[in-house]
Amino acid sequence: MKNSATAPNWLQITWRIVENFRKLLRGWVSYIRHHKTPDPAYQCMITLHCLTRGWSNEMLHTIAKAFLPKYRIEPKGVLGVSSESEVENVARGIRRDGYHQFSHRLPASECEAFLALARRTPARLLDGTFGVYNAKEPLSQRYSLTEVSLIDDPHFQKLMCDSSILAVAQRYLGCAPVLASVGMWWSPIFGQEPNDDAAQMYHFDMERIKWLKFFVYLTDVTRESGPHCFIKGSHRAGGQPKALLRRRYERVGDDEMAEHYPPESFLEFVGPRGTIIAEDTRGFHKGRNPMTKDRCVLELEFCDSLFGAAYVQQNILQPINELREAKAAFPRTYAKYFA
Ligand SMILES: O=C(O)CCC(=O)C(=O)O
Ligand SMILES: [Fe+2]
Repeated sequence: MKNSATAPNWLQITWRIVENFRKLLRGWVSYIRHHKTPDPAYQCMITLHCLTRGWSNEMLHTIAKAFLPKYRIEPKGVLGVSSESEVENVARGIRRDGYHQFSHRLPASECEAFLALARRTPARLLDGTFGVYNAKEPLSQRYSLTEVSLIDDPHFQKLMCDSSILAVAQRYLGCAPVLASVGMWWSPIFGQEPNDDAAQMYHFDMERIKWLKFFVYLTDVTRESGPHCFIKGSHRAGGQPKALLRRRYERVGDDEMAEHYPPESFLEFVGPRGTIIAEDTRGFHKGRNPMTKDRCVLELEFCDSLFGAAYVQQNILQPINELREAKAAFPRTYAKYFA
């Protein structure tokens, strides 16, 4: 009885996997031709992740990687890693645990420069309107600076071509890193409850095939002032329970997450401003809503390919010299930023 009840189910699942792969591969061919992913193909990528518990992305990444270049990158910069073996150690840790918190920090003067930018630039509020962050009277649980308002800033540009960041990204991805997005946002103290739209509940990201995010805290972060949280090891294929993946992109509450992972897997990254974390956000993560102090963070995301979610092509008109040189040496890395 049991067999006959489960057999159609397995058949159905296998059929769905095959169908989704077929549509995705067709979309991939279209992406290669037109540099634009058809949305149904992107949706198939998400569906496949949930059906195969992450194995689909592993497979797609292995195929893609075989055709992608790798650059010679001398690691030197803000992460404080200066040799290939140090870079490999970091990448190995991320492969195993999903993250690395660097002991090197962004200098205070740099944090100040980013904070000044975050304080003066109009940001998008959760209701879609724009406003400048106001510490005294915040109007939203999140103030997200737009990418276009960041990429002409020389400090941002310096990070975008920091060769220690590029080297770690390349080592983790196993191919030339493609800069997929840059961002910066405020999470002010705003009520008691976490906000789903402000990424304050557990979720996984799924915009690309494989990627790595770098978070830099620009304010001091304690347990009460909005730490970024991560479930250790949940980035690995097979590392996320079926019961949660069945819900696709839906956010997951803390209590429910606790039913699936042991307490020691729940990590909260705290540290003074300048703290840098690299993380594979395919694993479950969130930003805890701050209670005692507003948090400001910046982020750079690198991926293997821009196949996936729709993105806006940018065009940096006045790159600093380092970025100009990096673009010449690593053209694939900056494809999204120079039209
Ligand atoms: O604010 C945070 O720490 C979470 C951000 C997040 O979910 C993301 O950048 O993917
Ligand atoms: Fe996220």
